[in-house]
Amino acid sequence: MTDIPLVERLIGPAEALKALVKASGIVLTTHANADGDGIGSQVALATYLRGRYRSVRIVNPTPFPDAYRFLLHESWLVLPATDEEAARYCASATLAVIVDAGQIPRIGRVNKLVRHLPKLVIDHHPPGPKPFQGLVYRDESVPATGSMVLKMLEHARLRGRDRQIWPPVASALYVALLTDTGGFRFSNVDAECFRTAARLVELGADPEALHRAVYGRFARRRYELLREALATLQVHAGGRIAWMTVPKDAYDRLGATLDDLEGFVDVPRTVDGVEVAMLFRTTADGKTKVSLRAAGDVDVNEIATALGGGGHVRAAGAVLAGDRNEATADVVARVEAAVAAAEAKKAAEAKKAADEKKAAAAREAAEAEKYDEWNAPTGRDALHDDEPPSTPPRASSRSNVLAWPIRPSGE
Ligand SMILES: [Mn+2]
Repeated sequence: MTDIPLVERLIGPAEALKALVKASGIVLTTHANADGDGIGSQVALATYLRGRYRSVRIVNPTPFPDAYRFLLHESWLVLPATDEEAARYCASATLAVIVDAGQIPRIGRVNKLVRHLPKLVIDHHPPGPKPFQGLVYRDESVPATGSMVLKMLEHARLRGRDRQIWPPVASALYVALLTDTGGFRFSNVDAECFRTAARLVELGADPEALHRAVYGRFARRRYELLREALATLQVHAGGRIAWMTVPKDAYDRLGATLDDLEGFVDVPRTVDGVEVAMLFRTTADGKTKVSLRAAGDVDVNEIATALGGGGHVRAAGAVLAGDRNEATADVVARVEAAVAAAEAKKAAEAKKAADEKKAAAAREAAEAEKYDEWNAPTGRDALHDDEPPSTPPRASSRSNVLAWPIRPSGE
């Protein structure tokens, strides 16, 4: 794999697929606390590569989420990063493929396992300060990395004997798209997203079954935890900011997992009028994790990046050290400032637009006045040039009527 550069080289789906099939041992990884997009994308790639008789394993920085195990038909494809076997496999592999992440810190402990390997990054996040070097297939316009994986595999022209490969691949990619769009609800959903979904359905994904598998099998403890989290709901800044906290004692007492928090941030996010929503929780190592969601004009990626995290314009997150209450107050203050700044920007834009409109109206009035001396009865349409006509336009009979109304006699 000497053709994989040590600097970032941007490539498209066809070249990404080529790099993949040329490798003889492939390590697939994604960001810590993998979501449906990371898992769906890597399961799809693993299934495809397995079908092509390639050696492939999934090695993630955090355990493979139970919620997405239904996508995985061969569980031996996953090696826990803490296992000796993962280290052995990575040592003899020839390519590391990072999906749904573009920043080195995002893959945590897997870094030291794949440091020596050439990299292929498949990601839809904006480039950040600590990017991987190597081949980078990046497309920020798509809602999910899964959309990009489909574009790659469409170049493989799977057909005929690949009939067994497609349904599990399509299902995994459908889950990637489903989860990264919040069930086809977020602002990243566009016509192209539905075309991708339609294609995946044609290839064997079952929307009803996959939706039920992802959103219809919550543990009872999730609702018990939600009940306690709901008690912490706060709405501030004139209703433009809302947040909720996952109580650590309840989380521990109920034996909750991160999967149980799926959709919690939707509670503050869906309060009428809220522009920025936050969900706070305590991490395993006692830090504070904040998830940020924007519904208005605020760029939450900017806020998260300033806090050492990152994400997208409308969905981002960060982990904060220090006291929980101080961390919460700090984030809330930053969000309040950002909401106020967005508000001020909007007001300034509105004022500018109003001023421009006023100036245009004044110009128009001045123009009209200028032509008034010609007593142009057909109006400004006849006088669209700056240069006044050499003779006044002839009055139409209609304007004569208006100029000399015929009054009823005797008045
Ligand atoms: Mn994603």
